[in-house]
Amino acid sequence: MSKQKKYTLIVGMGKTGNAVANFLNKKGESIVITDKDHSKKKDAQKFDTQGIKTEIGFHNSATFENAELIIISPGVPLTIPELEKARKKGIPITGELDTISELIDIPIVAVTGTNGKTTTTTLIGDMLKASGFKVFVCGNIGTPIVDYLSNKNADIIVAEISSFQLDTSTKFKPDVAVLLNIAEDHLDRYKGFNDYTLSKWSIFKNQAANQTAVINAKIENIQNEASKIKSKIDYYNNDDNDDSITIAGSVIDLKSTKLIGKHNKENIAAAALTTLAANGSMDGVLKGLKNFTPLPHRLEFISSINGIAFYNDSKATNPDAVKRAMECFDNNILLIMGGQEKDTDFECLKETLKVKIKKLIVMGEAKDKIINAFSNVCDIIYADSMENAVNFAYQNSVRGDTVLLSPGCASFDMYDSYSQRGYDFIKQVKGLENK
Ligand code: UMA
Repeated sequence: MSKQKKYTLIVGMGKTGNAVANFLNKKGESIVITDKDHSKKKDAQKFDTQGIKTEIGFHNSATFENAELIIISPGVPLTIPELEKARKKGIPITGELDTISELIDIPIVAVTGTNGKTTTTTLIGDMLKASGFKVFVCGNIGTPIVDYLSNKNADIIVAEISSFQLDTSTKFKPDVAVLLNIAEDHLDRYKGFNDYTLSKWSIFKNQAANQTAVINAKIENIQNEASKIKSKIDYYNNDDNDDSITIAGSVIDLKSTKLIGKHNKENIAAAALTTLAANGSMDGVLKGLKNFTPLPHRLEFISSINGIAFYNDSKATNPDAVKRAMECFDNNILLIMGGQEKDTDFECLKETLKVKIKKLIVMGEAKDKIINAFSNVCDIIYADSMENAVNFAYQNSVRGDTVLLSPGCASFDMYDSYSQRGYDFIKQVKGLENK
């Protein structure tokens, strides 16, 4: 790579890298794309034919060190050696959020938190649509934010934002920013829980006094971080009775919502407050909630077979999410857990497991860690496949029990994604129906 020719290097050729590359290429900028995965060679052909330089199957340090700017995808750790070397040379390293920040001229609502981000983002989108806005729902949910700039066909953006995206942001300044909760997750990417926590709080760091921060009042040690926020803070909590919440003086009846559980009550409160802060109407809030259908793989009811209920909560990829799921059911849960762990501590599940669990079925790479953590807490069975896990659960349950897939781990040891894992669970449950 010649040192003279200046270019922006895009690292990662997944959804983000592809979208950023297409955007910058259309603007006529000089770009290079690299992905360490050989299997991306075929995808790279479309860039090759446009005359864009690609480096696939490896990363070349010189290409990093000679770039004018490096834009990394969220899945690329900031600590890879090529980035370390480029950083030492003073090359700026950013991400999608900084690419779009100064180009978007409509309001942005940004939602972060460990759990409930996708549900809350989608619900805010629905509530704003029902309030009459044309909404672009995007971000970690699956559609890169930069795609908005291709057709600019919306009045407002509602974006799910992960900590990985925040870690490369210096300019992102959402009009309404939401922090739902913070629990242990992704500790394989952070020095510790404190660093992960600070990453989440950084969603507010560029906000100005005329913008809004919506924050769950139950987050621990809130005062220290909240005192640094310059925008107006709207706190919410779910301390009302089980069937309603009060937002901005209006009582929202929750009896008819399909979003079950205490955690969803928090998500609904956050969504309602955010919608109002973004100039949506209470009528839109109520309509959006009434018509909302829970997303797949999140406490998704699959079937009842001989009085045994099966729920797919494959999106529960950290221990806190498993705890929230168990709290939605009475005792007698047969819980299927495990997968690829992320240096998180399963300790927070002990008390709930003790009370709620009839049998714990473990699978995947994290099995030994889970077995060690809970061998004195509940009955544990190991399953080497989803088929066996579902069969064990069914054989060990009776009418009135609940079989719950809530893994508390990532899926990548056995699957491409949490949704593929969820579909495998569904397939095995449907298989039982036919036996
Ligand atoms: N790669 C390299 N070098 C490295 C590491 C990775 O080249 O050192 C390459 C990989 O080979 C791969 C590409 O980078 O081809 C992947 O990048 P990516 O994982 O960022 O993939 P995207 O498709 O761009 O997906 C990202 C988010 N992924 C992650 O945060 C890990 C998606 O969130 C998001 O939907 C998408 O951008 C659009 O915004 C997924 C996710 O798991 C769902 N998010 C985490 C979560 O929700 O817990 C944060």
